[in-house]
Amino acid sequence: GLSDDEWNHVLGIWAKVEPELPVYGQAVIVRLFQVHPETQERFAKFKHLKTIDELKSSEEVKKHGTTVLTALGRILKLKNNHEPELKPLAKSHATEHKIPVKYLEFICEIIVKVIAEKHPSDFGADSQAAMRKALELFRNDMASKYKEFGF
Ligand code: 89R
Repeated sequence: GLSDDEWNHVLGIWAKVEPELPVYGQAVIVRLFQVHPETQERFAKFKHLKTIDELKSSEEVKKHGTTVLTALGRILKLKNNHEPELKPLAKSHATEHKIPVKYLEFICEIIVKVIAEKHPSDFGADSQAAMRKALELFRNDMASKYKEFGF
């Protein structure tokens, strides 16, 4: 797990992200699809969006990005005790959506980059390191739940 100090960094930066969750959510999903186009193919509902302009102006992309970051925020706020929130998410992503752990790595890296771009002065080295650690904990626990679900 993370120390109190590390969680304070994580939740401090998250408090700055939260008022603009749809903006961040959209930026993260658009970037994920741009950098790793194979991830877009996982979504029946986004297959028709071909250009970067179509992605950026899609209300559905924005809505999904908000859903993803809302879920992630709830998990981060539970700190080291995220199991009750994480379990159903791991279940749907393992058994229903079949999303590889590698893709979780992709999105976590993008989340850190997008926050660093939008909040450079509030997201210093210590905060970035703490956020990376929190996202690694999230991914590792998702991966072990995936195994329990036989994925
Ligand atoms: C795919 C990561 C992540 C990644 C999908 C991916 C959408 C929260 C990918 C639909 C797909 C496909 C769906 C179904 C989906 O289902 O549990 O409407 N995700 C749904 O047909 C992440 C991360 C989080 C997260 C959620 C939530 C839902 C959902 C909530 C809805 C409820 C449910 C990690 C940051 C593949 C592109 C917190 C990625 F590659 F990034 F890892 N999801 N998702 N997702 Fe997904």
